Amino acid sequence: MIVRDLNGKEGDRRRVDSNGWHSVRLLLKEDAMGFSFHITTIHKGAELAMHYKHHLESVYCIAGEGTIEDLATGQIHTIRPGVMYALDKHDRHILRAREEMTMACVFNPPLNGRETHGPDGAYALEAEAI
Ligand code: 9YT
Repeated sequence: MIVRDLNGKEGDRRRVDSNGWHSVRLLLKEDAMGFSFHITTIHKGAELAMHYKHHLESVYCIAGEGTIEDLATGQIHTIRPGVMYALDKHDRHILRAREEMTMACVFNPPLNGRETHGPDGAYALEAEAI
């Protein structure tokens, strides 16, 4: 069994900061679960264009409010607590945070640890571990 606390030294060690967000990566590839699991904070006012070409991601909003724009269709969905989105087609999207948002995120294949977005909005398949 794996038990980890977001609030504590383990959470600090697993935190990755980038432009407009930070994320605590609670489960990673090295844990051999077949997915990674993160608690991500999107900063208020952030506008993030992303395109996970190599990963599938699902995201559940725990707190805060914003929108997600599907760049294939132009459709804009409100994201608030209780709403989940899944990028099942490696969908190009823009996430906009009206307020700070807390999100639970799952990636398949799992992240190694230190991934941040490249200029194409994707994470590389191989990256440095935590
Ligand atoms: C919601 C989203 O994709 N935010 C970017 C960070 C990502 N969730 C991560 O790497 O934890």
